[in-house]
Amino acid sequence: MNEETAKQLIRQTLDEERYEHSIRVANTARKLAEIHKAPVEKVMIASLLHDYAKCQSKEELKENIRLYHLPRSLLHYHHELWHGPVAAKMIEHEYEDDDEAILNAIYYHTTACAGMGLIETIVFVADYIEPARIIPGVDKIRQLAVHDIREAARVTIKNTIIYLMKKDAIVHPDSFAAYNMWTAKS
Ligand code: DGI
Ligand code: FE
Ligand code: FE
Repeated sequence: MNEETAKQLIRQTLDEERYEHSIRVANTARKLAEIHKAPVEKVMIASLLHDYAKCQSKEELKENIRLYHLPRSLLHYHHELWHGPVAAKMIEHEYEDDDEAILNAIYYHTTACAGMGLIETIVFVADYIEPARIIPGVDKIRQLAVHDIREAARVTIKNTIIYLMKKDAIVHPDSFAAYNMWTAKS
């Protein structure tokens, strides 16, 4: 897998809007990778592919969760969470990419999780702060991301958990685990 192949894959799979989002996430992630001295090529591949399964229907995603033996517990959480794990498995099996950081960055880009490394953290934050996002508090995170990527990730997951709890939505335990990890470290 390389950047060009990743771009071709999402051009074939995603609609125009989602494709443009993925390009913006990748451009944002490239800058963060350069600033924080992360491997740029890996960050680019992961961020280009992070929403690879986003345009699948709920039924297709459900079928792929079964097909790839993903945890059935995913089905107990919001279907918005399914596209990351499904994308990671499709990339791993269909395109034989076995880079663990790339696959984890794709898998956990929505929920985050404990033990995320720099590549995973950059993709997670870039998805939240790409220039077209209009979210309360996002400008503060854009600033934080430049000098303290972990604090940026911590505030990102904190905002998302608060947003979900205000709606009385259920929250995946991986999101709490990520919040706890980043809060304990900072
Ligand atoms: O795919 P994108 O729209 O680019 O971004 P995403 O994958 O982060 O979006 C998924 C949405 O899922 C996000 O806005 C919040 C929502 N969501 C639902 N349940 C949870 C959740 N997000 C987290 N972190 N944890 C949850 O349990
Ligand atoms: Fe996503
Ligand atoms: Fe995204």
